[in-house]
Amino acid sequence: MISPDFVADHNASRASDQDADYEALGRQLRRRSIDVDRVAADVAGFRVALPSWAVGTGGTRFARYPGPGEPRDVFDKLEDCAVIRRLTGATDEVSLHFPWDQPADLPALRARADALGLRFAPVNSNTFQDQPGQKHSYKYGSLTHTDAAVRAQAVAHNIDCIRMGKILGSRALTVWIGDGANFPGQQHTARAFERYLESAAQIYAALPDDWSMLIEHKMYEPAFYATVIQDWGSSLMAAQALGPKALCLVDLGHHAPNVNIEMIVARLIHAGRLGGFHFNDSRYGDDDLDTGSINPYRLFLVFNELIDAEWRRAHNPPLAHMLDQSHNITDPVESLISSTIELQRAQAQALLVDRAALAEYQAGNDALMASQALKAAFTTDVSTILAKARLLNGAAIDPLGAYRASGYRQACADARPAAHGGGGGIV
Ligand code: LRH
Ligand code: MN
Repeated sequence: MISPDFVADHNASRASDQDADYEALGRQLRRRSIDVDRVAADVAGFRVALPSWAVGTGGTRFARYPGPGEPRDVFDKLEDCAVIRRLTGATDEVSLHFPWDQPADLPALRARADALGLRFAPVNSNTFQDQPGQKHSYKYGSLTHTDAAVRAQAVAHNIDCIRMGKILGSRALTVWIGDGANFPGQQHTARAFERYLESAAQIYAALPDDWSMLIEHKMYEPAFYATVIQDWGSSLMAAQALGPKALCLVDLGHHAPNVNIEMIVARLIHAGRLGGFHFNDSRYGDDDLDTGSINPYRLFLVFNELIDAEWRRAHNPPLAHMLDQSHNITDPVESLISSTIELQRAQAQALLVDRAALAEYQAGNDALMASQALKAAFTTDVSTILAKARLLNGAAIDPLGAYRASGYRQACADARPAAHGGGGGIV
């Protein structure tokens, strides 16, 4: 593990440059009537949960190329998550996926997480794969299958995920299903949605009072003609039909290219049903690439909607921010560190938007200056604010530099037997 002393030593040689940069940006922002310390404090409060399934090397349907020191089980994954927390100061929670992360001893897992300063974010059910010995196959669907016995099996699994989540201290269940069709006519579009609502209502009924259920929509894959919960509209209709504890989760990669996701975010906030995010980046499909690596302006525009909602005091439940990525060619720890930084960067930039001026430009239909107001924020280099936020959380000025200097990956390679590659599959 990387110790606090190691981080302090690594910071020591960078502190004076950081202080100088921070002072300089502070002076620049003061001219824009912005208090840099206020922004740094807000960013220091930002938290994003790490996806357990992305701590190991991911793959595609073609192949997976495991790297050195792959985590062997959920306990190794927690160790790696604790390193990301130590270096970024922004990832106190881990989102588990069942049965991928189902340990024999749940209380032992919770105790280990406690010892590492980690808690558990929303847990994820899985009715998009068949498990060994499973009675009914999900080949033709799960919660929406035409066979009531299959639906009952899928409902029971989700209720079991709630049971395990309660033991771990989680407070939400994320339900993503791949149910859908590959051929027109294969599935009755309306009845499939009705079956979804019927099954989801049984899961909803099993939620403790202080829990929420996050409905995750996705345009396609594994179904390639129709997906039952295909878009935000279907997700919102389901949430409103189920009840106030049902909220909509937005995975950035689950939309057609060029869809205006920030508009979807604004609509779900209007409905008071935005539950959270699976952050990643993409260019074509559900590419699950590192957040902010392809289209950082789109990420900024999403955070612009979130910060604007806070500014105008919109009524929406607290958000569950989570990463959901597949790291096929990079060290997953490094990708999760850089993705966390890019989220804080988008938040910091959105906090720099002069919202009063923007509102005036919008009211006066001054499109050019309105666009400039956003660009002025987006083009501000906020790196020193992000470093300050990490320092406020006792973390590293340069997390990636500290990680590489720590030799953690090599230590894992020495301690964990090499994993072999093989066929496809995301994990
Ligand atoms: C589906 C998804 C979902 C997870 C899975 C690992 O594409 O985004 O959130 O269950 O990836
Ligand atoms: Mn997702």
